[in-house]
Amino acid sequence: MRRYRIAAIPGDGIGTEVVPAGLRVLEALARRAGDFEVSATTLPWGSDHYRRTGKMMPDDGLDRIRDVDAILFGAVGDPGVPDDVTLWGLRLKICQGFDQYANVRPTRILPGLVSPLAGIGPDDLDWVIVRENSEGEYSGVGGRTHRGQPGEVGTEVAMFTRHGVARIMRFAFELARSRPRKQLTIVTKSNAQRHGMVLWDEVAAEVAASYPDVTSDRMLVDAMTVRMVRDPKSIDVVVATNLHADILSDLAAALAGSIGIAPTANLDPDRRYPSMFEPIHGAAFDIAGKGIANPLGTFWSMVMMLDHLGEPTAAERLMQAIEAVTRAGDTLPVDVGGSATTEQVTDAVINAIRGSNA
Ligand code: GGG
Repeated sequence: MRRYRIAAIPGDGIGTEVVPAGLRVLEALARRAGDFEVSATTLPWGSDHYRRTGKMMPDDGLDRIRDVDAILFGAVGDPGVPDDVTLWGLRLKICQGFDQYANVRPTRILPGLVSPLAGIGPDDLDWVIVRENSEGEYSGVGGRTHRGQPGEVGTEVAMFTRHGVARIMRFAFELARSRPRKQLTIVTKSNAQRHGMVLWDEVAAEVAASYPDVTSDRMLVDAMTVRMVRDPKSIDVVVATNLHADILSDLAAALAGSIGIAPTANLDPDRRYPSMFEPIHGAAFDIAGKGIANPLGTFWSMVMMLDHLGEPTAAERLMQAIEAVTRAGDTLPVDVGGSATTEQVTDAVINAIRGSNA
């Protein structure tokens, strides 16, 4: 029997609703498979922890989860705590502390769901956005001086390293190579940002030379938003900086039907540390506590987690169960036009897992 230790960190807002739903689904998958077990430990880290202790997670938090097989994460964000405190105190602490440098964000229009783009269906939009997840605009370099004075200054330095750019480019080219179309778009802004982004372009071109079988093109981030809306079929894999990819992947999720569906894997491809899987949506405190959060983004993230753990059958079974529920259309969450609660959607996915022949 294979055994996996999972650290579950629901975090804030609807994270506390979708992560428990995810653990129910994980348990159902393990029972259905019969040849692996999951032992999940839920850690109450987040904004309530911050209010109690002044920290989003304990000082030894990373050490406590260093040896798990994977992390299932919910969301951070709270109306009563500054956003930079919640993000840097928990999510980024884990991503950067465990050098999860590749953030992978697949986007597809699931069967039964509708894109806001006229005439665009499931066959027309199948992308993977690779977000550089360790540096760039999120390097944390900068500062504030002369606080409260008329001459107050704030700087935010986007830091790009040859090492950091080369490894994310290699990851993105390998991913593109593994897909049928073998196509990669490198997003940049090197017309305006003439130092770090020019290094980004140069290293991308060097790495591209090792992948003659992958067709690559380069696109300014502003033009990329237009292409995503006007010509979605032309896109396969996209690689972009930490900030650019964060924005592009929200747009991608909206074009595929809802941000509630979209998954993420924060990977340490070198497997020195545990990787972390989470829906791309945030805490959504406008709907928190109402029981209507869409759990499908969490479930799809768990598909990525199961693939990472080396359980492709369970991963495929879960993806098929998610698609069976969206295709049937009678138990859809509110954000994609249905009226089902988080619990009802979760029950429907579990029923599909139990009944699956996959
Ligand atoms: N589950 C993703 C999440 O909680 N995101 C919160 C957030 O503010 N993210 C900003 C970012 O990652 O750049």
